[in-house]
Amino acid sequence: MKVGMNLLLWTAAANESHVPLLKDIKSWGFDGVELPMFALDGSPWKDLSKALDDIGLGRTVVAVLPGDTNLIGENAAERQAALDFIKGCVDKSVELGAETVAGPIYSPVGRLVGRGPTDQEKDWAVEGLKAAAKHAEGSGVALSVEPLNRFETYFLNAEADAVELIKRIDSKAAGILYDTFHANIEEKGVADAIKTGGNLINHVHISANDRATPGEDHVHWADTFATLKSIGYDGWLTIEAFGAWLPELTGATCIWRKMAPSEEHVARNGLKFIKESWLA
Ligand code: LER
Ligand code: MN
Repeated sequence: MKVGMNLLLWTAAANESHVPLLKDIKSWGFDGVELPMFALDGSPWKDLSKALDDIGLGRTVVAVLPGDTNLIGENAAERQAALDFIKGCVDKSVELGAETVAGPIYSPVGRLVGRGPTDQEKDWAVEGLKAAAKHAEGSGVALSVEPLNRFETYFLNAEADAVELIKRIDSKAAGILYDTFHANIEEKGVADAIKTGGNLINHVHISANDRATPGEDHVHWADTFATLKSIGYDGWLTIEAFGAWLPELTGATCIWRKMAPSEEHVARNGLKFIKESWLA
């Protein structure tokens, strides 16, 4: 098990100016960081790769689709643009030395259409993600598809539906991102949800029910950690927290007030909580 810290608490586009922060994150005891990839040229990936190697931090990527792309859209050009973007994320992740491109890589975050998913949209998701996974195979980068809560997407909300989707993609380079915040809203029980995902879960976001400090909230953490251990999960446990100050995501996260004393508090207390809980 490795513990990561998502940089979305500070920025949607990391660059050289964040090197002091990366050094702090290392000194706090994290094994790695998760870098936002909201645009393919959003960050100097090669330079960051070198800086992270020097500091000694592993990395994963969280990607969200740009608003003018959509893997499940009616318009073929939008679907192609989404596929090109995901393939580009894989290529940039190779440059960055990241293991995983994780996130809701089927439609833009916050896209709601007043109905649930159609069979045609599911077919488009399978077609697009199959092509993206084929591109990722052999690159050392895995895709990790994230169900989101109903207020951020209509397409994929539940672990059981994610399992159905990933089974149809049928690639070792594609799995499920289990995010404790979304599961807390959507699932009837976290243990059952994690068991349902089983060995298809290839990434985990440790996210408090208020998106602030894990452990200072009411997610069912004991069940979460015990079940992850029981299914043999041994990958990243990445803290995903948001503040009111990230304009790129406020539309989806809807956080309008200060949720924690500081970013450092979220990171350090969250890490301590994860380590203690995993050892318990
Ligand atoms: C991204 O990992 C996520 O959890 C989304 O809810 C961001 O809005
Ligand atoms: Mn997440």
